Amino acid sequence: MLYPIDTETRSVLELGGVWDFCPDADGAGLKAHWESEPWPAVFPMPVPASYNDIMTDAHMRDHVGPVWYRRTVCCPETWRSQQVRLRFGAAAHHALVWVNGRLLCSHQGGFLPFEAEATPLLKFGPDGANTIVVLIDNILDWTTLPPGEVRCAGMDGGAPGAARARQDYFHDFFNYAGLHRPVRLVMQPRLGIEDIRTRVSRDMDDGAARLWVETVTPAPACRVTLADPRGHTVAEGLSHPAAGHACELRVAAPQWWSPGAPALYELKVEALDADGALRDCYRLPLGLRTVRVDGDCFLLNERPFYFRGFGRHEDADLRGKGHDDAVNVRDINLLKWVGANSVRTSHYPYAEEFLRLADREGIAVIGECPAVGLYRFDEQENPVTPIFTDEKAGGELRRHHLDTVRDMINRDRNHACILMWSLGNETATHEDAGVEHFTAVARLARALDPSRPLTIVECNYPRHSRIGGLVDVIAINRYYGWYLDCGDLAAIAEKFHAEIGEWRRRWKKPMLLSEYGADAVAGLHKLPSAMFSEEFQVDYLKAFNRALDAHSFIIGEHVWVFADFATKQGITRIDGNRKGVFTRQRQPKAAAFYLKERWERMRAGKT
Ligand code: GCB
Repeated sequence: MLYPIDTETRSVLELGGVWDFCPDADGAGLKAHWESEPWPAVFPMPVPASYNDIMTDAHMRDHVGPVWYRRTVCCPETWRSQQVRLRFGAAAHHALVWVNGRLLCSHQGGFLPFEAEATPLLKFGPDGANTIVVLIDNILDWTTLPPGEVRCAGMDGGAPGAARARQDYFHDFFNYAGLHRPVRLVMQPRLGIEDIRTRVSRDMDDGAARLWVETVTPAPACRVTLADPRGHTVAEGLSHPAAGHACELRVAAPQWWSPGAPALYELKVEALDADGALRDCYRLPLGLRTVRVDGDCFLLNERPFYFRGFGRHEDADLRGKGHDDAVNVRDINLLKWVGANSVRTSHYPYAEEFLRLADREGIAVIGECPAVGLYRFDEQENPVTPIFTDEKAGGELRRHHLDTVRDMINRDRNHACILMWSLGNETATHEDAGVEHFTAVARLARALDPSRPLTIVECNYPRHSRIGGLVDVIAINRYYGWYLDCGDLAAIAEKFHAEIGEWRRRWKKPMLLSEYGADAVAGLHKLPSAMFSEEFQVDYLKAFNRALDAHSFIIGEHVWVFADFATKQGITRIDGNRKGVFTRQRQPKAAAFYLKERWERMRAGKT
């Protein structure tokens, strides 16, 4: 799916701003036809943003069920003869969309874009303004990713949407909802470019880059032109049906993309009609790079790459999970400042705008799909309660997981920054049905994108995990000395060395420490250090780093977490998860200075 941009043949109308908003406590809106009838009350609501932290009452923050959004927009007369799509960057978690009172589309899943052609429903020019109405439902159940369960807290039962319904879920981030990412009207020519798929390889003889480009379009041919970062054309080709709508370009002596040197080429694709006239034009920023796993090494451009960085969340004050360029640019600046080269999009695909920024600024990304909360464990972190049963993740949810992986790869495959896919975080990989589930998901991911390594982030211990054969990198989340052996820093090395040896003997694959970290309340100091103090967070990271530096097959360290973030309320969370190395307001804790020193030393090759 192409990101919406303006070109000589396309226009984008941003529909951000303040929309009308109305919560729908008992699901009355559908029955009363709020898509065209007046609402009982109207509140102002910013878009994009989560609605939860904008209002002032707890009822709205913890709302379970539908809410309604509405705004009007005028379309230029010149668009009448073109194709106009209404596109949502993400709406969490289910959406129904009406244009001028008529149903346009519906979508399930809160972290990926969807669009539908709206031309027949729209008015243009002097015909007047169009009304767009969106119903958003935030309910999580065993058909959604992440999953959840709605519990009825009232004496009289109560259904989803009732005042006493409570949403329960098993992942550790707040269930923000709303129109989270940009909403746009996108005008493009009829029979234009639908999709572009690229793949880069290296000619082992002469080091040239080979760029394979496939175009998806009903047009008879596409002219494909590649310009280098200075704007000079370096390769051209033609894709047409006889060539399978594909062509291969060669770039001698390319500038390879990498964090630290994020050279971006531009691929221009022009759809031509039978007379060779321009029908549509799209411009794709493209980094040339290769990635593969070889033995113990993760190779970027045939050189070992070590992941230094974080798990992160799309999360900030007030806007919740609402997209904000200011937050994203600040975060990229902080990542560079601290010497990180990578992030994981824990635990869902991030906004396309973030990936475009990461391409441009040189931050490597592990792209994760929202399969999180599919695991339960006891106090000793042993798995309990089957998850992949017919009633839970074994049914509808598998189909949704497959759809989500397909949509994520189709959206993100052209991003140089994405070096690896993560198909899930902390799932029941010890269950027979779980292994079957992930075998299907991994098979699909490999078929759609054979060019990137795969991982499935584990919390299971090697004695339980059974999916090592499906992945290229074993990624583990570990909290020795925090959730287990609380405050005992010496336990970290003892337990980590023992466990790492087991993984190694079992799978002989490179390993990523995809999470390790300790909560620290900014401003809380303790000498000697103790849990929740800034000093303890530093000591904790140091102890883990000493342990992992002893193993050459470890290909990276991702600290949990980049910044403090909101979670549901609970006795282990003090105003959210405080494992951030930065505060939620993106200011450094003491650990940030320690990591900066370590990672800058590593970057300079002094470790
Ligand atoms: C984990 C999860 C992450 C949590 C983190 C924690 O293993 O992957 O989502 O936030 O632990 O802080 O407990």
